[in-house]
Amino acid sequence: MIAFLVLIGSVAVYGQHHGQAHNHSCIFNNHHQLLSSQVVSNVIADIDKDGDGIVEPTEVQAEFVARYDVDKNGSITEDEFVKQWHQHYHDDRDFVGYLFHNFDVNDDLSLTDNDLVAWSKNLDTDGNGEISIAEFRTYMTNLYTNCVTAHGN
Ligand SMILES: [Ca+2]
Ligand SMILES: [Ca+2]
Ligand SMILES: [Ca+2]
Ligand SMILES: [Ca+2]
Repeated sequence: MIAFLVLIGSVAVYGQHHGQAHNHSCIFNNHHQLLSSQVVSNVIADIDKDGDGIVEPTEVQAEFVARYDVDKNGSITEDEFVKQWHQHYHDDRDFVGYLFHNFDVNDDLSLTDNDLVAWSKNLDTDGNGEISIAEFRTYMTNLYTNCVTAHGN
């Protein structure tokens, strides 16, 4: 019950457009002064390990599960995600919190395979069953520069 109330509380705070939800900001800020396009390129290089120009769900899974699920329990919490992403890409933690909520498609405050399935469908904008680097870059660039709200719609 207490956990449930805490969950409702945090969702309510995040939902306030002008509230003091100080741990989420869609304003890009990088502690190493990288441009958003440089960070997006770094993310792509990390995910498309075989360099074939296609972002496969298995590649996303390998990258995210290996690096972000620190306690290896099969889901990635906001704490795990923010800490790892910040260390690796040097984006401001508040901005990473905003990324996390966009990646958390079903809003249960953890990243799992369920999110990955929904997320893959959203990104495949030409519907050919694959996520190209161009599709992935468009999605990430939107997140990084256009301040899109949770889930990009
Ligand atoms: Ca690939
Ligand atoms: Ca975990
Ligand atoms: Ca989720
Ligand atoms: Ca596609």
